[in-house]
Amino acid sequence: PRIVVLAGGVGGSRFVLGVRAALRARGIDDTAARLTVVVNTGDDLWLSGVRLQPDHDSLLYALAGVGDTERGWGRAGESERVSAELQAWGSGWPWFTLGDLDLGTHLARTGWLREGATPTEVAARLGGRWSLGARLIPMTDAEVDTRVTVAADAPDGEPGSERVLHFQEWWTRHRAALRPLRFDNPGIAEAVPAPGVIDAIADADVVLLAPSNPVVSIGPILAVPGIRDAVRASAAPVVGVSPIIGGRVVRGMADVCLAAIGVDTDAAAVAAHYGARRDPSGLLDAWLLAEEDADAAGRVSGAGIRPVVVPLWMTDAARSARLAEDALRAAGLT
Ligand code: GDP
Ligand code: FO1
Ligand code: CA
Repeated sequence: PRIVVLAGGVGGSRFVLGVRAALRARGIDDTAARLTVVVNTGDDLWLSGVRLQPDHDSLLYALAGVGDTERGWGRAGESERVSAELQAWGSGWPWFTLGDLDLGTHLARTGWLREGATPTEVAARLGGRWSLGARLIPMTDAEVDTRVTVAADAPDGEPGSERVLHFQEWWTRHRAALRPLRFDNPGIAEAVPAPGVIDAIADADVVLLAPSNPVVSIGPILAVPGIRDAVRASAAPVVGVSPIIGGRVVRGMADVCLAAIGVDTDAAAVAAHYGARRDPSGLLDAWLLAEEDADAAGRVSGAGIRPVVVPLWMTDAARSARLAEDALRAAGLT
């Protein structure tokens, strides 16, 4: 089967590793020809003159087996000598660390971009270093970095005024503690999907929504004009995996993001946010939700989405693979 996964970083990489393992367990060796990941680029940024693509790099490093599996981003065995120099120079952000090995990736990427390569071409070159067993495509080649608008009633702000931060400043520096009023991706209305994205979705036998942050990981992907419609138009079943377990977001601060768009931190509410395929702009045929949230299954089916209750914890490779296998089965791929 041909599989497309829409994914962000930490939850995305654990899930994509599971899909690759599930395909291998089915005796499929050429997983790279079967598995396409459409990657969120909303987290991307320029810092100290280099282009960072955090969600892409989390996926790249995880698939290559060189990632820091505990943090979910950056390289294993990382050192930070260059970062200390950058801080001494006052370059970049003191609260945002670029590891030495990771910087190699950013320098290679930035060099190729400056030579005229597109982000899609750069992703293919970076991925070519290892046998990833998957193809990573950015959602778009346009720069549409996520901005977070927060209320600026801090001491220096006018009451009622607003402040706009890059997503990484809000997420990493403030740990999502400043209440977000809204998220934007400037320029996204004029952006087009990266080459290959629409074709991959159209040719897929299943489209999977990874258990990624629905607002700042899956949200930007679906906001690229054409992607949501392509998913809806695909002949393939669309299966989503809940990022909520037992009414909580795990590993992250997605609850703050959900609150900002008026969605409860609840497995059925997130399914309803993606919507049922039978509805005008909905996406989902089926929704995998946790055993801990089995009581939400009735509300999922009430929304017109088929609930599938399975274990959702991706605490090791075997559990991730089993979850991915459950998602393939929910899509009717036996
Ligand atoms: P980020 O880009 O690094 O924030 O990562 P993603 O957006 O891809 O995924 C973050 C989301 O993954 C979090 O909001 C979690 O709710 C979800 N998540 C993390 N670990 C697990 C897990 O073991 N199972 C499930 N179902 N979701 C998880
Ligand atoms: N997250 C942090 O909490 N602190 C950091 O210093 C940091 C550096 C960093 C560098 C490169 C990269 O690709 C990711 C990095 N992250 C860091 C993770 C990142 O900020 C976010 O967790 C993701 O963008 C959310 O998906
Ligand atoms: Ca992300």
